[in-house]
Amino acid sequence: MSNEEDYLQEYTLRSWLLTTDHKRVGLLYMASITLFFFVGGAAATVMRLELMTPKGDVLGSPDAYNRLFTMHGVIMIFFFLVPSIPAVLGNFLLPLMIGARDLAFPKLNLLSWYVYMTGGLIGIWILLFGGVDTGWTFYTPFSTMFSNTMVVTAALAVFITGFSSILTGLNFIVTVHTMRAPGMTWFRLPLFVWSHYATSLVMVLGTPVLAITVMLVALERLFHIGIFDPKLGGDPILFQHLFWFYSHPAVYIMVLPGMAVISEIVPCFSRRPIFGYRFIAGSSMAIAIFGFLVWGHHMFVSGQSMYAGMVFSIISFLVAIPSAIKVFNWTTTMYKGAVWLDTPMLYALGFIGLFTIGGLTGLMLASLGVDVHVHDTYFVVAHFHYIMVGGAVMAYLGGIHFWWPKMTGRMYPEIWGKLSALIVFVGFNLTFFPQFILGYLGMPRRYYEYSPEFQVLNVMSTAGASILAVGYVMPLVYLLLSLRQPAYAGPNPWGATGLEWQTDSPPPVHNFHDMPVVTAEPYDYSPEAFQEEHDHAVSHASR
Ligand code: HEM
Ligand SMILES: [Cu+2]
Repeated sequence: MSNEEDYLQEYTLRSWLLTTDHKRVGLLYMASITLFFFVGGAAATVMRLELMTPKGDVLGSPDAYNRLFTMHGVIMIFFFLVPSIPAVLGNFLLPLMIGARDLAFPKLNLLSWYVYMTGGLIGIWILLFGGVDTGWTFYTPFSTMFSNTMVVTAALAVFITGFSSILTGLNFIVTVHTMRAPGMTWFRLPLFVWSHYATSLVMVLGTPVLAITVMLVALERLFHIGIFDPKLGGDPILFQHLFWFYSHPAVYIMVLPGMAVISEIVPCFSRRPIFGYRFIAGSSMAIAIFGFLVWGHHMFVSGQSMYAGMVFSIISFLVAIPSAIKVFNWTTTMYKGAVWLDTPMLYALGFIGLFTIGGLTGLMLASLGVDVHVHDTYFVVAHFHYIMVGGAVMAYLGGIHFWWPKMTGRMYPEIWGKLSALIVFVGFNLTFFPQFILGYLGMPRRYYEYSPEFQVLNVMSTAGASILAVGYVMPLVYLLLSLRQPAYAGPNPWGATGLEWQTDSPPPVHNFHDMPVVTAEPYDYSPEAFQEEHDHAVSHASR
């Protein structure tokens, strides 16, 4: 092909740890995030073992269980999900997709990884040396006055990690504004870029609120300054307002990037231009903005006024509209398309189905009266796992498979890919669907013992979790094994549109041999002659 070095050429540890290449930083994130995912997953496994029987007989004490679910939640949210798609796929793809050589601030990008690792390692430290028992939500007054675990250290870890999110968001925003190739107008941007742009806005505007909030918790604990303590004139409910003002939008930091991935996979594997491009782009922005107005739906039972509750309930319903627009447009894209059921598409279909269930049950929770009934039960646990695991993790896996050939130059074995997608889907539903029923029947969350009538559904859930675990380990194995092959994937194994597919796989150090000029609209697919196209694409990839 060419004599220019690809970005993987240099092997030394030093070259990786000091890199400012956005592609390498993406891979650094990928390695660390994978590690955290499996640490958080190990915690989940122990919890599910504990919950297989009504009695607490695995961990021995409720305190140990409290620490476990807290660390599971903290790790999965702050060290896995929030950075997953933006920091791995976003870092890798954003410059390639807009025809840039790198992000606007390459050194800042590397710094954000170090900041992330600092926070993450403090998290691991907490896990090994004592733990936290407040839940990932750190509710006051328990966290400020009663818990005698490592709350201040956890606040520090979250505070630090927040900065990596802010830096990534800033970097993306400036990059999209200033580094687009000639001809790459705003309405020619891939939807992946639109979604990441919207996500970045939430990161930059929301994360500082969280950072300040956890800092206040730490200060209150250490110095009793009276922000949350009523005896000193404070208000414990204030914490919930501050916390959810970030943490509701944060669910969009987790799911908008997932939608970004799906918006690339669906048109490619349907061989059709995406239906309603501008609506999908606009709905990302709408979600980012309206997501800031609904935090009160987490506080229906906190004693907030009935009228406030009603307003938050109604606005929450309105946020469902832009999400529904996306689901509608993806579905319409597939309709009359020529759908290829390759691995990334299987994950995308999984995302659409599971995210829809998560979204609809979210509407149930947004209905004030229903929420009073199922608040803090397993119904909520099922709902958020459908969004975060069924949605965001499926999209992450789909994205990893879709762009793996681009990132590494290697193709993974398609048969194993399909099998693992299937196992993940089945295992996921068996794990989390029974929890909707459990919650509806009244099983509370965050308990390590329960009454015996809940056991059958809990055993189903634990069985599902074991299947799911197998599904998650499989890609780790075959993707890593694929690295032993020579690089043969070719620049564009899926016959996809988009600038990232016009350069080598793996890409050269500076992304493109010649700076690209964009002359066409995005998603220029045609459904004609798809069978031939597919066979050509796939045989090209596994030659
Ligand atoms: C992989 C399989 C998983 C299993 C079997 C699992 C299982 C559990 C269990 C048993 C709980 C405790 C529920 C409670 O008592 O309230 C829980 C809570 C939670 N999970 Fe998972 N989980 C999994 C994956 C994930 C992932 C991937 C994420 C996020 C990316 C996640 C995020 C959370 C959060 C935020 C909580 C709440 C923790 C808290 O209450 O403080 N989980 N999970
Ligand atoms: Cu919310």
